[in-house]
Amino acid sequence: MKKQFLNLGKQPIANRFIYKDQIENEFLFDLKVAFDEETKLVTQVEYVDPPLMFNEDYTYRGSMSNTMQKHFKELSNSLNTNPNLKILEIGSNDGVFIKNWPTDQAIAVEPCGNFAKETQDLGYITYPEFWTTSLSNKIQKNHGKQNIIFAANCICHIPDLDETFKAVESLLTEDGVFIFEDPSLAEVINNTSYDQIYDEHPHVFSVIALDNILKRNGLQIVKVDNLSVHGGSNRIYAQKLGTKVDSSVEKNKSYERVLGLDKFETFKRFAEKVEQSKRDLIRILNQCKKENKKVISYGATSKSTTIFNYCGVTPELIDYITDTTPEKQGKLSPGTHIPIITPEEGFDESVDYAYLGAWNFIKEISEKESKYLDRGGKFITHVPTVKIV
Ligand code: DWN
Repeated sequence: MKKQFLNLGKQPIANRFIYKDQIENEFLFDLKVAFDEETKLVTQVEYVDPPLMFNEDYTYRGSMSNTMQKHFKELSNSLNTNPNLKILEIGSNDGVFIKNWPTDQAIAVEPCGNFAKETQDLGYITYPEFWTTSLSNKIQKNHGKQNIIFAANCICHIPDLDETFKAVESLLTEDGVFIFEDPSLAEVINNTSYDQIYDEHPHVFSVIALDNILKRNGLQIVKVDNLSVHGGSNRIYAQKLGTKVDSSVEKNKSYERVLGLDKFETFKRFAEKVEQSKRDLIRILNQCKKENKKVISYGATSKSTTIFNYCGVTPELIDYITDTTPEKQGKLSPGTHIPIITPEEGFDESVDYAYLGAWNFIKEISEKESKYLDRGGKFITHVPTVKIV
């Protein structure tokens, strides 16, 4: 049974950056978050219909940071030992992971038509569809079972986890591995990074919940890697039931039990911290405005869609957002309608404070913007607590 613990209010589609004439018809939904007592899963009360989010107009490009390009290259190099292994990627986005693989070894699945075309153009067989049992059966018929099924920042986007895992299990070879990585619930709780919750993230995963749901679908977690990317993620290695389990699985589960991730009360306390974070952020932004400082936002992220809409951050408080993604530039942020411009146009001498919408890339951004910091420019973040850095 799902028990609600957090209400993040009316929210738009986090990655639908719009033009002025689209404001009137903007889709909004109630973003409410719950804990499932049976599986221990943190999940939304109601899910947004996936085609409303993932379609021809999808704007998030995984390859927009050096950090993620390097991350996927390193992972591919560590896995890529046998050229006969067959690999399938679910949610291949703009090819940031798959492009590290030969085109005759890897197959892509990507429901956003614009990105599916990009991996097709790179030479990969690409199925421009959502991951379902019928697609899994079709791939098995056309290409046989797969040795590795990979998904990065994708599985937590799919409402029906039981169907997803069953469809993976039936397509894996007997000793095949399902490797997937998504933001870690432990890190979200530790850092009050509630902005990891938006329409596209119907679930935030603990290892405990994932193992419960995988097991009822013929799979089990055999290893967990803790990653620093995207504010702290877990890379899960799952195999068919009965496979040897690495000690990292119990280590992660015990840590999560210490944090209370298997108990509803933990999330009630988290909700109180979220409200405090909102009050602190608004106080700092109001203070900056009172002092006539120019405040912008760095990175038009999905995460900042949650923050801005929940906290009520509008163009009154943030002049504009800079972002390197061509598909976002010249548009308005979802729900709060803050203009998005290129860093070349907007990240200049006049900026006093930049709220880090892309706080997960703070290291890469601080290195890139060292001149801004040297001349006294400051960043504002809410992670792990609201502060100026
Ligand atoms: O799971 C998801 C994650 C992985 O990516 C998705 N559902 C959607 C997306 O979430 P996000 O938008 O919160 O992700 P990022 O990766 O934090 O977005 C960073 C944004 O910041 C991009 O639009 C690119 C931009 N950026 C920039 O303008 N300058 C990024 C860097 C590093 C920069 O220097």
